[in-house]
Amino acid sequence: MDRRSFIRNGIGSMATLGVGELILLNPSTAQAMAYRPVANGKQRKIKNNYKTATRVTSVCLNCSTVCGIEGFVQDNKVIKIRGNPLDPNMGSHMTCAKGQSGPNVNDYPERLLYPLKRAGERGSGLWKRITWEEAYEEIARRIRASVDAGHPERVCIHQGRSRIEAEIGRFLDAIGTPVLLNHRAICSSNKRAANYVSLGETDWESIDAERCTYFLNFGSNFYEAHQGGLHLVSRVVKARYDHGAKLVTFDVRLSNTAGRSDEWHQPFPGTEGAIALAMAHVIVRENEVDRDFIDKFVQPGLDTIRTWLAPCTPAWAAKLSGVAAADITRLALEFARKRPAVAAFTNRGTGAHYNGFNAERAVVMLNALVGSVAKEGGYCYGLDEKLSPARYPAPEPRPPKPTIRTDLEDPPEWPLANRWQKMKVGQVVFDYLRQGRAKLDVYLSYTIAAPMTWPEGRSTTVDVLKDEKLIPFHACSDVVYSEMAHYADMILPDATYLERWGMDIRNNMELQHFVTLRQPMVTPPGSATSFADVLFEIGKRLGPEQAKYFKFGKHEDFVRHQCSKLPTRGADGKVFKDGFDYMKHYGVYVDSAAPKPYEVYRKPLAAALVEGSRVDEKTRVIYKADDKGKEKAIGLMVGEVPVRGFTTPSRKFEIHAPEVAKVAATIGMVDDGLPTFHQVPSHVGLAADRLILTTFKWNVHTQGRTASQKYLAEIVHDNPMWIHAATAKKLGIKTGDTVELTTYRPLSGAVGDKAYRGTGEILGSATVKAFVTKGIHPRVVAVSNSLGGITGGRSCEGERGRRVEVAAKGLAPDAAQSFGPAPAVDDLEFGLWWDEKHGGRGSGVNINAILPINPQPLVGMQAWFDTVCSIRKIV
Ligand SMILES: Nc1nc2c(c(=O)[nH]1)N[C@H]1C(S)=C(S)[C@@H](COP(=O)(O)OP(=O)(O)OC[C@H]3O[C@@H](n4cnc5c(=O)[nH]c(N)nc54)[C@H](O)[C@@H]3O)O[C@H]1N2
Ligand SMILES: Nc1nc2c(c(=O)[nH]1)N[C@H]1C(S)=C(S)[C@@H](COP(=O)(O)OP(=O)(O)OC[C@H]3O[C@@H](n4cnc5c(=O)[nH]c(N)nc54)[C@H](O)[C@@H]3O)O[C@H]1N2
Ligand code: SF4
Ligand SMILES: [Mo]
Repeated sequence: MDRRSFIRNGIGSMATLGVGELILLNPSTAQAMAYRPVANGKQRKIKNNYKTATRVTSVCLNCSTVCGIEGFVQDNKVIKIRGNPLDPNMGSHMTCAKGQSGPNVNDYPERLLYPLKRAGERGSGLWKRITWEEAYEEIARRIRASVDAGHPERVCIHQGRSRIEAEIGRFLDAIGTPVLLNHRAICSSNKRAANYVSLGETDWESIDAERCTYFLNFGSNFYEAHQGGLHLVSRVVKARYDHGAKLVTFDVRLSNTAGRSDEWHQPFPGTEGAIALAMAHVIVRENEVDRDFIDKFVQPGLDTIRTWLAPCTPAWAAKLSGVAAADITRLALEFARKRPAVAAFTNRGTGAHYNGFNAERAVVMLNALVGSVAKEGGYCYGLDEKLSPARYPAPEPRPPKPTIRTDLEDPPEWPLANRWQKMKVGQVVFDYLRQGRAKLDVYLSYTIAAPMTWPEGRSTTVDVLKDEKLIPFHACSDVVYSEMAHYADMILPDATYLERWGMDIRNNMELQHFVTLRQPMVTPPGSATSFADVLFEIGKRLGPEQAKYFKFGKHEDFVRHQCSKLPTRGADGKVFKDGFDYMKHYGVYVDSAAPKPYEVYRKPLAAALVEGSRVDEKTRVIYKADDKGKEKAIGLMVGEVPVRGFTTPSRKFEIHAPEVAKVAATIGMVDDGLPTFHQVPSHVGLAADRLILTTFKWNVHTQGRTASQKYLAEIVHDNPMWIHAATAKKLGIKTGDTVELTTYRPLSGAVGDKAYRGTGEILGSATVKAFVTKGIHPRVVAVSNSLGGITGGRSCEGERGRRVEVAAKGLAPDAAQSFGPAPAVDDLEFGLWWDEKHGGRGSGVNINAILPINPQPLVGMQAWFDTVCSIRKIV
C-alpha cells in the first residue's frame, strides 16, 4: 500500500474520516466517490407522520426574504417546512419552492462535517481533519499576533447573506477591526442609496400593495426574486383580482413577472432613468401632480423641477430606450391619474447599471410628484426595521466601535458607499488586495461564494484567494465544499439555518415593527457548529481584553439576551417565563401598538421637542442641540406648524440633494445633485455587432446557495444564453447551438469617474449554449446566475457521481473502496433527474467569470447589467 491509500477521496467519504486523517476534495472529482454510508435508507422506510412530528417555529434563509416558517421534525430530521402564519408578511402556511427544499441541505450526504486544515498546496484539495480546539486555537493565535503587532485591521470577515450581524460585529469590535466586508455593492446598494437620498428614513420601501391601484415596475422580478418578492407578489395578485390594479413591467427579458403583467415594455438596458424622467416631464407638464405635497415637502420647488425636466421629453427618452413616446406619455398619465394609491418601484434591472443610482432616484421621484409617498396604497415604508440594541440588547459588557478606517472597507473613490449604512464596495476587495491597497493577516469568510458570485470570480477572485502573500490565512465557514472553501486554509463546517439560532428582522408589508427567531429544528451532523458559536469560542481564546466580551455563554444565550425586552404573554393568553420562551413558541413578535406610519412626515412635533429649538429662516428647518451640544435637524415648519418632515438634511423629500453634489465635488466629479440621466458610457454609439450581456435569477435558485439542493437542481440545472429570434437568425444561431460569448471592459464616463474604467478591451470568452426566444430585447443576451458549480457535491455539479468514474479519471483507488458498494437508497447516486437532452447531466455555466469588476460612480454598486459583448457561433 502506498501513502495515497490512506487518503480518503471525495467528500462522501468524510463521514468516516478520523481526526488527523487526510481527505482529497478536488473540483469535479469530489463527488466521484461521494456517498456516505449512513442509514438514511432506514429513515426512508419510516412513514412521515405530521400529526406526531414536533412542530418548531423558525426563519427560512434560502433567500433574503427570511420568511417565518414552521418545521415538522421526526427523528432529528426535518420532514416538512411550511410558512408561519403569525409572520405578518406571510400570513399563511405558504412558502416558495426554495423554502420547501431547505431540508435538502441538512440531509445532503456531501455536507461538510468536521473542521479541516489544508494539507497540500492551497487549492490542491488535500485536507486533514482537525479538532475544533485546534481550529479555535490557531485562529485565535493568528488574530492575537495581528492585534499585538498593532494591526487589528488586518483581521477581516467577508460575508455574503449573513443575518448574524450583531454577533459578527461584536467579534470584530472586540478585536478592534472595522473590516467587515459584505456583498451589498454587488446586490442592491444603488436602490438603498436612492431611498436614503430621497426619503432619508429607509433603504427599502414596503409598498402598501394590497390597497395599491397601479404598479409601475422598473426592473424588479418580484414574481420570482426581489427581496420580499413572495410577500409583494401575494399582495399584488390580490390587488389585481380584488380591485383590478394594473401592473406594468419594464424588463429587458420576459421574466415571470413581465409575462404576468398587464403590459411588458423592453427598454434598451440602462435607460430606465430616462424613461422615468420623461414620465415625470409628462406628469409635471400636464399638472397631474400633488401640488400640496410638492409645495410643502419636496425639494426643489415645482418651477425648478419643471425647468430641469423640460428637455426630458418622451421623444428624447424614446430615442434612448426604444420604448415608444406615446407609451411613455400614456403610462405616465395613467399612473398619475390613479394617485395617490399608486407605486413606482425598482429592483436590480434598474439599479445594477452605471447610472443606476440616478435611475433609482428618478423612479422614486415619480411617487413624490403624484404624492403617493407613505400614502395608503402608495409607496410606503416602515420606520423601525433594524435589530436596534435598544430594543434587542446584547449582553454586557459590549466592546466599543473601532475608530480606524481602511481603504478595504471604505474605499475613497466611492464616497457615498458608506454614507448612510456600511454598504462597502465588495467587488473591489480582491483587486485592492492585489494592488496592495490593504494588507490582511487573517481572512474569515462566511456564506460567500465569491468565485461564483463575484465579477471576475474565476480570475481576479481566485487568483487572489490562491495567493498566500496576499491572503496569508483564510478560514472559510460553509455547509458544503464550495469553491470558497476549496481555496481556504481551514474549513469550519457550519450548522445550516435549520440547525442554528438567530434573531431576524425585515421590512413588513403591513407596516408594523416585527421580529422573528431562528431556532434549531435538528442537531447538525458530524461536528458542524454554528459560525456565531465559532466566533464566540475564538473570542474566548483571544487576550483577556477581548475575552471579557464573550463571557455570556453560547449563541443561544446571546439570543436569549436579545429577547429579554420582549413580552411574556401571548395574544392567546399563554404566559411564558421570558421573551425568549415567547419567541421559541410563536417564532414571531409583532408590535401592533404603533400606528401604521402613513404620512408620517406630516406628524406634528411634540411641544417638548420643539422647546429650545430654532428655525432656520430661509429653509424653515427646525434645529435643536442634542445632549452633546451638537445641533441636529429635527423637523420642518409647514406654515406655522412644526412637523416631523423627512429625515433628509432639508427635512423634505429630496429630488435635489445638494449633499450628493458636494460629495461628488470632493473627488473631482461633476454632479448637479439631481437624478439627471447619463447614458452608460460603453453604450454610446454601440457598434452594430455588439450586444449587451445581462443576467437574472431563477425562481428556484438563490445566488450561490441552492445548487446543492437536489429538488431545486432537478428543476433548473441548465442556463443557456437567451437570445432574440431576429438576432439569432442574423447570426445563423438556433436553439442548442454552441456559441462563443466574448465580453469587453467598460469605458469611462463624462462625469469624471475613473476607477475600473477600461478602454473597451476584451475581458474574456465563454462557451455557452443558445436558447432562441422572442422573450428578450433584440440587443440583449441573458445568462442566469446560480449555476456552473465545479465543487459543492453531486447535486451542484450536476453529476450522478458513479464511483467507477474514479478509475476512468485516473485517480488513485483509495480507502473509500473498502466501504463496499454505495447504498442503493442514495438519491444522488441513482435517483437524481438530469435532463437527458444535456447528456443526462446538468450544472450549466458560471458567467461571472467573464463579467468585469464595474463599480458605478459615487455609490460603487456593481453595474452587472451593462456588459458589452459579442457572439460567434461555434457549432
Ligand atoms: N452574474 C450575477 N452575479 C450575481 C448576481 C447577479 O444578478 N448576476 N447577483 C448578486 C447578488 S444580488 C448577490 S446578493 C450575491 C450573493 O452572493 P454571495 O454572497 O456569494 O451568495 P450567498 O448565497 O449569500 O452565499 C453563498 C455561499 O454561502 C454558502 N452557504 C449557504 N448556506 C450556508 C450556511 O448556512 N452557512 C454557511 N457558513 N455558508 C452557507 C453556500 O454554500 C455558498 O458557498 O450574488 C451576486 N452575483
Ligand atoms: N428566487 C430567488 N429569489 C431571490 C434571490 C435569488 O437568487 N433567487 N436573491 C435575492 C436577492 S439577494 C436579491 S438582490 C433579489 C433580486 O431581485 P430582482 O432584482 O428582482 O432580480 P434580478 O434577477 O437580479 O433582476 C431583476 C430583473 O432585471 C432584469 N434586467 C436585466 N437587465 C435589465 C435592464 O437593463 N433593464 C431592465 N429594465 N431590466 C433588466 C432581469 O431580466 C430580471 O428579470 O432577489 C432576492 N430573492
Ligand atoms: S421566499 Fe425566500 S425566505 Fe421565503 S420561503 Fe422562499 S426561500 Fe425561504
Ligand atoms: Mo442580492
